[in-house]
Amino acid sequence: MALLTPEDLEDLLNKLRQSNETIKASTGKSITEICEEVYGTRPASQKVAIVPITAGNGIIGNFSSSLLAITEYFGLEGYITDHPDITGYHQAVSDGADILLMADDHMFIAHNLKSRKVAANHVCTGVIYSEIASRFIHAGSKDVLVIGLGRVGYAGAEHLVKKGFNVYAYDPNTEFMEKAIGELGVNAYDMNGPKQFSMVFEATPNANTISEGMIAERCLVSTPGIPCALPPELAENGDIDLVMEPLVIGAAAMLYSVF
Ligand code: 2YC
Ligand code: MG
Repeated sequence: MALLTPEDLEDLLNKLRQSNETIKASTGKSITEICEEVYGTRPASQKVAIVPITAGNGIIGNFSSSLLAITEYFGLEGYITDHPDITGYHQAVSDGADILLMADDHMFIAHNLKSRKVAANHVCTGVIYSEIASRFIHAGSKDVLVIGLGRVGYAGAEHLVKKGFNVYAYDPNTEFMEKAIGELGVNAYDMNGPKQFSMVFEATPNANTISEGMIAERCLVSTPGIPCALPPELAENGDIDLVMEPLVIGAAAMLYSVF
């Protein structure tokens, strides 16, 4: 999994505002409205403790402060514990925090100590980005293209299948393909086929995974991925809406899923 860099997290709330404008223009709803509908929950001034974790590659600059900005954006009372790791965890529980946010290099979770619900970033990111793709108001059918069937892509494909969309999927890893076809019944997308999509959910660590032949005249591309899936020359094309943001949308889905 690609680790975020402090640079990725610069100017985060502006990136969110831009993404939210695109989401509203291409789906008719804002990110908060979509989260409320997907999870059936609302913020209720929960107290959120952010615990920095030094394991593995260690602290990522701007990560905890970004999570703090996100909690405040959604009207919650957030704070970063004075110390990282277990000392921080102990403080958060002793302070009576409702929700803990913490991440090492492999897992980023939200844990609601009151409801005992726990959310994993990779699942919530897959669910919310695929949900956004599926709500394109200019879509001509219920066909959705999913590119990337790792743990984020798979979670999104599963969410779309459950919602009754016709999922066409591609991943160079044949095991991932067989798993998704076997378990979810997705259609194998033929890269050289004529089919073009107006709704695309991409979740890969690679750049420029989307080519012109894949997408319809009017298209919404929804991708949590860094680097960007859409080649610059396509990104300039006004008829393609691109929802791409490094952290907030996935983190928002995590919070709504444990409220
Ligand atoms: O600063 C800290 O507490 C670090 N332990 C945080 C590590 C986060 C590692 N995960 C990532 O960079 C991201 C996830 C947020 C989503 C995908 N990669
Ligand atoms: Mg990508």
